[in-house]
Amino acid sequence: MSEANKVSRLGSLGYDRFFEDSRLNLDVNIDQIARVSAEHRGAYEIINLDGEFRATVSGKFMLNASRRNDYPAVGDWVIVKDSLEDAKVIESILPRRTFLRKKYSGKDEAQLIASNVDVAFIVESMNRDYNVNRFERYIVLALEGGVRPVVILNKSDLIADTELSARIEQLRQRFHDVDILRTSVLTDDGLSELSNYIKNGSTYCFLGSSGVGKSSIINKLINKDSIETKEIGSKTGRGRHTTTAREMYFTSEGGIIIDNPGSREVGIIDFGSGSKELFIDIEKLAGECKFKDCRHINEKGCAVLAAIDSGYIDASQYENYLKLRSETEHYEMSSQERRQKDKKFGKYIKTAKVDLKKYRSK
Ligand SMILES: Nc1nc2c(ncn2[C@@H]2O[C@H](COP(=O)(O)OP(=O)(O)OP(=O)(O)O)[C@@H](O)[C@H]2O)c(=O)[nH]1
Ligand SMILES: [Mg+2]
Ligand SMILES: [Zn+2]
Repeated sequence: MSEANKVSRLGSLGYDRFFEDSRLNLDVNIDQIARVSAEHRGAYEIINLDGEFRATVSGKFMLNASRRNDYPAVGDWVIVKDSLEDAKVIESILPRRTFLRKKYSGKDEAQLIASNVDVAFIVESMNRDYNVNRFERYIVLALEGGVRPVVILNKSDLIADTELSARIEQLRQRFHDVDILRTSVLTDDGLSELSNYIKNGSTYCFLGSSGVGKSSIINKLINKDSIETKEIGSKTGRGRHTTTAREMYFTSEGGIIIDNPGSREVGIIDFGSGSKELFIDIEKLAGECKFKDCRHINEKGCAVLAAIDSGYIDASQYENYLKLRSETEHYEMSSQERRQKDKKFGKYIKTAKVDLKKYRSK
């Protein structure tokens, strides 16, 4: 097979011009390129035109890696060399085009959920408490990594149609440019609309709490029951995760899907330029504040606060905006700074809320 032929066939695994340019720059043989398809605590599975292989990172790789982020994640394109018959060694990672990343408070390390993802499906189940702010966190997480977010309201069979419509309407108002889908794996509601999103050679990652139905939906998309799913009812014990590793699946349309164990928390997200798309109303108004460095908390002549007062901006979205912003700023401080400010941090959020109340009751 010619090199050009191989490059084009790797397209079915998500390879594109972006990665090919890196490879050519590094002058690496096309046969050394593979994609990470699964991760099991430091051991990887990788896939290329010859099939699937086990892989570990090389000693040199470990020496050069200083943070967890430097290690391969599912979705990464890597440069490998042969070791044993069916195993390979990962020497380095090609630059990531997009990523899904979260952080935890109290830890310095960010965790890479997956990389080189085109669309993040953010799944919530309709039979449990429903939290718009959680959606907002996941949406920001996706936008920050350059990934397009799409919201899925699953288990539509467990809620009255009128209530579901009201929820969808509420989300549409809050997230103008984010698509919102409804699905049920029981009644097949919305599954064909969902399939329409899946394009040949594009990569999709499912995000959301444990038990919302991520693996069940993927099983429908790949037309198999290859992923284990389980009821998290009283018998099996609450909060037990069914999916334990990140893994990649392929649909008959040629879509590449990454399943992901549900986490209890979204974690702390980056809140930078990507999220400005989501909070576009607030960001636009910020330009009209009296002070250039206005923090929109209690400043005179703040256009954002005025807009909340007049009802143009939703107060709960504003509170979430402040919360996400201060979390990120807190996270970005050095750990020493953080230790000093840790106590003040809790107060900061509280003060912001109190100030808002003060302002609004004026
Ligand atoms: N009624 C109903 N149940 C569903 C639906 N989708 C999934 N379930 C059930 O919800 C339970 C959890 O589904 P999973 O697919 O394992 O959930 P998950 O999000 O992959 O969970 P983790 O792997 O733990 O993160 C299973 O018992 C499914 O049968 C749905 O649309 N309607
Ligand atoms: Mg699962
Ligand atoms: Zn302002």
